[in-house]
Amino acid sequence: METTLIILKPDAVQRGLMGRIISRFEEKGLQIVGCKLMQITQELAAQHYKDHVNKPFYAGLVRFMTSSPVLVMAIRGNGAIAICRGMMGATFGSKAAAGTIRGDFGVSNSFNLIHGSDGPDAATRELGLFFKSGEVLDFQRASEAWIYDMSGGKAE
Ligand code: IDP
Ligand code: MG
Repeated sequence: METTLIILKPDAVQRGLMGRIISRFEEKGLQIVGCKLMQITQELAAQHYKDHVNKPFYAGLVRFMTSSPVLVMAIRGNGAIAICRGMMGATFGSKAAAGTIRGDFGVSNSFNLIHGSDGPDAATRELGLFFKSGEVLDFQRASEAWIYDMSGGKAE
């Protein structure tokens, strides 16, 4: 099972879209194993977006991400990283396909509602930045045996 970091960005929180976006992940069958509302500091934004520090949009991105609270989630499932990225859609709502979160809820070329880790190394690093030890929980869902086929001994 993979765990990925999802951030519902300030525009998603301010526009009252948290519930609808969370529902998509729940309905998909992914498990939410960590969740909190928080205000991102300059330092945390800088760490999180360190790979973008030289991009022209960097200053605006940090301003956006620190401007208002975000909802951070740890989301778990088989292949959760790629599944979540697919559900998010292309970077901006103007281009993202209908049926994706960015495609259905936004039109901007800057505000784009959601962040998701782009690979296993990023997921490990980003979960460590946003969640303290003990804040990501391991627990059994009653529905698990109907979400995955467990007849072969592992989740398929
Ligand atoms: P991703 O979030 O789809 O992985 P990245 O290219 O990794 O996209 O960029 C990280 C974030 O930086 C984007 O989600 C978006 O918030 C912001 N960003 C990327 N490109 C631009 C741009 O051209 N203008 C403004 N913001 C941008
Ligand atoms: Mg990225």
